[in-house]
Amino acid sequence: MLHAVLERRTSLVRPTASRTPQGQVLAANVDTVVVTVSLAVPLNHGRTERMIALAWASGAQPVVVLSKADQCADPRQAAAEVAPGADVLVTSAVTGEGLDGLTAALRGTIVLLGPSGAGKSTLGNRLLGEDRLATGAVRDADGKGRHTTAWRELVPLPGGGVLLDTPGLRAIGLHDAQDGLEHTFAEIELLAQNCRFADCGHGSEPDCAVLAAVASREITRRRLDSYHRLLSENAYAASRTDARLRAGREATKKDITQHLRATYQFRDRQR
Ligand SMILES: Nc1nc2c(ncn2[C@@H]2O[C@H](COP(=O)(O)OP(=O)(O)OP(=O)(O)O)[C@@H](O)[C@H]2O)c(=O)[nH]1
Ligand SMILES: [Mg+2]
Ligand SMILES: [Zn+2]
Repeated sequence: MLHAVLERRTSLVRPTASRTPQGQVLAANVDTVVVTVSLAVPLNHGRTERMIALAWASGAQPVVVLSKADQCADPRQAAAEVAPGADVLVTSAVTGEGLDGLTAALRGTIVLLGPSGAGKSTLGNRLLGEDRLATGAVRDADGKGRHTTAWRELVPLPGGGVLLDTPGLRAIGLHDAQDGLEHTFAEIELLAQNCRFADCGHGSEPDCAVLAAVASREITRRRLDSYHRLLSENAYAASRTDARLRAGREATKKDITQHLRATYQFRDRQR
């Protein structure tokens, strides 16, 4: 008999293709979401930004890990452009680069999230200190994984906390991720506070601080385009769900400024 159901502290929810507003819960009560992205294949920025938005929306702390640094000519450049609003670490399971930094950045219950072949299970094994999770070679033709991990597995970590390995994520839709996107693009949200108009669309308005930042190369055009695209995709999806249901699930909003401060403190610690 069920006597009580405890509330989830955090939940990582992937919107499902069907129009149910609940989506699929990938993980619950997780503290840190490790968004794992391989440097051995060209970066897919949009997919990475979707995963980060999903992570923020869960209520957990995202950490972006660029894996397979040994396969990339310029990992620092990739790290600088991939996610300006998040903590980014560069690792290699082959050389061991960045693994200590990653261990130090992880808190509590950790979930490894990312496309197949990104090296999630390999990273998990390095964190566990033993080859406990199955790993598999990527395809030669395009570097994509073969969906080696087929189920979610929770394993205790030697230094405390637990690790959740997950199967590679396929397409990630957005839905009710407004807050998550605002955190993902925190640097743009911050710049927007200096636009002349409070409701500036950063398109062709005069005195737009965001467009000025693109012109001065403080942020990239790609990043701004992505911001517009993902927000409008989310708004479209949200307009199709029942407003009543959404009102009941208003996520706890974290203050952007507070988040940015934490990010910069994190970066200072990494230096
Ligand atoms: N060169 C290099 N190869 C790596 C690194 N990390 C993982 N790999 C290789 O990448 C391939 C895929 O690694 P997995 O850990 O199985 O990837 P995964 O993300 O768990 O993939 P799925 O379980 O399919 O979602 C394996 O052949 C690993 O040996 C790395 O840092 N450097
Ligand atoms: Mg795996
Ligand atoms: Zn503007």
